Amino acid sequence: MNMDELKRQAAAKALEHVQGGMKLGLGTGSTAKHFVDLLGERVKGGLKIIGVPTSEATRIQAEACGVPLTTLDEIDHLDLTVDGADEADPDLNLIKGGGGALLREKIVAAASDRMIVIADDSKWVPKLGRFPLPIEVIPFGLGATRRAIESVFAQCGLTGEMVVRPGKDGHAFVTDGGHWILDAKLGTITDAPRLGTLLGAIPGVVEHGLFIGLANTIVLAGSDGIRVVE
Ligand code: ABF
Repeated sequence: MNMDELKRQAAAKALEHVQGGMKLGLGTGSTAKHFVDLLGERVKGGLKIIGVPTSEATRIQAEACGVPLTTLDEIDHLDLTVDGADEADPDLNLIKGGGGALLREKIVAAASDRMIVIADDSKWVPKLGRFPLPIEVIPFGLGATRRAIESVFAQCGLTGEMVVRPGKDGHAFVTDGGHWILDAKLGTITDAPRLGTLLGAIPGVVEHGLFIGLANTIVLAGSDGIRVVE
């Protein structure tokens, strides 16, 4: 079975948790895209839900699928967010942001009563850190921000190369919020909650891709079937 089919299976499993009347956070990435497609089919069949997209890409896709949308200004909470991840560990902590949407993804996840993560089982790791950690930063004062981040890495016993994520035409990739992303190759992160807290306290860091304590359920699709971790 190919990877895309596994992603679709994970998305279909998460869809079983959607009920009429729900306010849903809609994730970003190729796995979440399947979820939005499948949700669109259910909406066409009469399911009444409303969604908040985590990126412009998801907003455009959801609109094209006929999924009604709102914003976190218009509603006070979400019942459920379904989103992908770059890595997930047995504590249900995540690395996200490979798709560049981590800031809106975290705002939406934090506003949500529940978060289901959907992924193929290649994303499952004993400890986070194999995937480079995305850190969304303000371009102003980047040198100072980088040094502060490196100092936090040292405090956490981590070393690693950190690069500005490239975008098109040799320029930096620009997020939906107008920021840049640093990708840090760290290797095993022994204390992800501590690293997340320290990174979050750096002034030039807008957000980072460590999602600690936000996911409730991870749906992993593999060639031997679907595994649900809670
Ligand atoms: C988003 O999309 C992320 O935060 C993560 O970076 C990425 C996962 O993408 P995919 O589902 O395409 O592997 O959910």
